[in-house]
Amino acid sequence: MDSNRSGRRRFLKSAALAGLAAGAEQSASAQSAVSEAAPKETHTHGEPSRFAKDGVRGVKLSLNHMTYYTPLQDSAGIITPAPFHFMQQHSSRLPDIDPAQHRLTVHGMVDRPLSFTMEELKRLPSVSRIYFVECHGNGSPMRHSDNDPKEGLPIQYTHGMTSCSEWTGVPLSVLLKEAGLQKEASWLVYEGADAGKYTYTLPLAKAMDDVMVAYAQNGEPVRPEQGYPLRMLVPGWEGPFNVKWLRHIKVVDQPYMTWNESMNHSIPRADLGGKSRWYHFQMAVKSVITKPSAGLKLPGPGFYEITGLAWSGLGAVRKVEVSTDGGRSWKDAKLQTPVLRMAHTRFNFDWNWDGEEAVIQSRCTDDQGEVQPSLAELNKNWGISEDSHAQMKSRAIHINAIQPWKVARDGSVHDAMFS
Ligand SMILES: Nc1nc2c(c(=O)[nH]1)N[C@H]1C(S)=C(S)[C@@H](COP(=O)(O)O)O[C@H]1N2
Ligand SMILES: [Mo]
Repeated sequence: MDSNRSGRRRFLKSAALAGLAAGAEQSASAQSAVSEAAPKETHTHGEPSRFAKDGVRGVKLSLNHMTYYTPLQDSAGIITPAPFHFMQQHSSRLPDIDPAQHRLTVHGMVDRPLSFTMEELKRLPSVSRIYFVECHGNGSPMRHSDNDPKEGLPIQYTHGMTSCSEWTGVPLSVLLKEAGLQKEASWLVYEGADAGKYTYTLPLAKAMDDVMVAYAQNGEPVRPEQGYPLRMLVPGWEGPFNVKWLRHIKVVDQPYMTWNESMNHSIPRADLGGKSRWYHFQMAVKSVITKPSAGLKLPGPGFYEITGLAWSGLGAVRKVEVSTDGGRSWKDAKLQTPVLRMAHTRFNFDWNWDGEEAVIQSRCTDDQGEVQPSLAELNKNWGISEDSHAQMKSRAIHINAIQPWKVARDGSVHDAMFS
């Protein structure tokens, strides 16, 4: 134990000091630049420091397919601040809902159809839980060629369609019990208040388990982009189940194959002879090194903490391993607490970069024993041709493959998933 500790101290001294000392000089000159800059006269309470350039806030979104990706390269810990939560919307305008006018109705195969105002919902027993939301298209091969350099670094496009928040709301089971479920009830079909009436279907068993209707996100009202004033939160399952601007829940006895389920979110699969699978539920075990990641540049050899996120829609993260030699050897990363079911988990790994080309990657195992596959393993499991991925045009969904980042000798970091 003792010898380990002093060994580690030596390692930090010998390996890191050269690089870190150079860094100290740089920050000393940066500090004098700061004191010369004109001080700001006003500051809006809650606004980040004018020196905090992390992420990209206030991105202008096109009104006909609104998307925004979480700047994972700057993420710290496991909570995504609301302005950095990714955003997926299929209809053409961000709803502008007055909560005083908003109603949630629960009807269909129930004994007592109900209609709640937001005030009424907030009087009911509530829970606060930390869960990730991930679009099932996150990480699709298409995303690896979609980078828009104006808006951020590649990892935003490859992996930034997942975010993690503390959600507060009412368990859906409370509402359904209040309405009284009829015997034949087995599914829900539920609708948002956006122009396209975005609608999805959910098996009743999940609805009665851990689903909630959420009105708060990280201690404040859910943001408009995330469904203000109310959204469905379906832990661990594909993003599309989490219907935003939620206003109707109908209890039914069969899946409805809604437009988004059958037309928009069903991807033809080679292993099914070109047919699509319609209902896939949980997001599988996944992890990614967020830093260093593509688009960043290491200033020189020396000590770096490798850091990243891991998660599983099936349960909790049990282990994350990191390889810095292209997958030849793996070592356990440190998991940062808390490690929560169906939430992002932060992992860290000490690395001394020797200045040679290196490929770094992470591999997650969850508490169900599921292990994150390599791209080759995933292709094999799903019967996807290497070629279609190599062309990076594939819209394949549920891509949870291990993500390799290549560090070149000049310190620049590159996406090595398809090369
Ligand atoms: N009403 C409504 N809910 C919706 C959508 C939508 O277009 N309209 N998009 C879905 C999709 S595809 C995803 S991935 C998640 C994303 O949630 P977020 O935008 O809060 O990150 O919302 C889902 N809920
Ligand atoms: Mo999505």
